[in-house]
Amino acid sequence: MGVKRFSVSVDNELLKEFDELVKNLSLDRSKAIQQAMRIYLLENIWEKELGECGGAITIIYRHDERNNLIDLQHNYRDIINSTLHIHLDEENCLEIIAVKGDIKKVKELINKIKTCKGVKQIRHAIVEIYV
Ligand code: NI
Repeated sequence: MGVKRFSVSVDNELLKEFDELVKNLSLDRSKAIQQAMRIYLLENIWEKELGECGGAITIIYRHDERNNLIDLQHNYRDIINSTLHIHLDEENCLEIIAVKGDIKKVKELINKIKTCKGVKQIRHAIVEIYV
């Protein structure tokens, strides 16, 4: 395995904010950067475009917008295992969509949700499934 050293250029403000968080988490820069790199690799699992993945897609959207989120979910029912819907307030809903299946297809679904009217935020926590 071994360890490699490398240097990077970072914006002053970003580094300041990062170092404060690292300090609060009782980590050191190296450990924090390794964790951040692992998260970055997971979030960009799509680049592999091969194999199976599973996880959750979390969305906040305005329910009064006539969006096609429901139609979309019906079209992807082969990879959607379950959906949890929470009414946040009069206008906003939070939805957590549990998915499992082909990496390419999950990526496709996320990209389509992003273009749905009324979607304010979208985050995903997807991991690769090894069989
Ligand atoms: Ni709702």
